[in-house]
Amino acid sequence: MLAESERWFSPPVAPMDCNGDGELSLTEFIVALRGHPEVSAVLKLPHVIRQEDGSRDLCVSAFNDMDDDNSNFVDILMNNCNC
Ligand SMILES: [Ca+2]
Repeated sequence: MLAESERWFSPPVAPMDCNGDGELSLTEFIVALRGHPEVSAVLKLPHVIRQEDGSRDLCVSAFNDMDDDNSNFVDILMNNCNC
């Protein structure tokens, strides 16, 4: 059984999947960063996200880095396997 911290960190994207479809959209990602400072801290991203100060661009760039197949969604199951 995983410790609470291990469940949270592996992967940190799972709790962000608001609609439970197994994929993380950019909107879900930004909502999670805004609503959970501990998530933004783990990912080294801002939790106050604004269009005009570049913080949103940082978050979009991080999201695109996770979106391996450029589908505009991050597949949470793929990120779980680490293979
Ligand atoms: Ca989702």
